Amino acid sequence: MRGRDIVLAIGGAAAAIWIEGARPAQAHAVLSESTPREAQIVFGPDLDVELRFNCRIDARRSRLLLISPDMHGTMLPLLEGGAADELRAGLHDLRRGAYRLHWQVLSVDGHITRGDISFRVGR
Ligand SMILES: [Cu+2]
Repeated sequence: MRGRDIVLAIGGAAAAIWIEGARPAQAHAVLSESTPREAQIVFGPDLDVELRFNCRIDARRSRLLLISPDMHGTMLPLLEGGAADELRAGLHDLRRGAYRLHWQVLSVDGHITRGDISFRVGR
């Protein structure tokens, strides 16, 4: 390989990395909408949780953890039959106070993303 070919090869690799890096929104799951929303005050005792992402996800390899006001964590059973880009769960017997939903999602490209939604249950 002559010097110029090497430079072109390196340039091509750099361009490929740059193009991959420029479109993470099509690859990693990013939360686009949720019920509840961040910082929302909701009213119990029951609530339908719905998290929508920007791409298809593998719901069977995704997790939803509810952290209650006393800091107790409960893994939520996910409801089946929803759209391919959403996670759903039903919350019951909510008390007043500050809750946090921790989500961990596997997108179809094999990447895991995580995030938190804090919300309050009012009366
Ligand atoms: Cu990805």
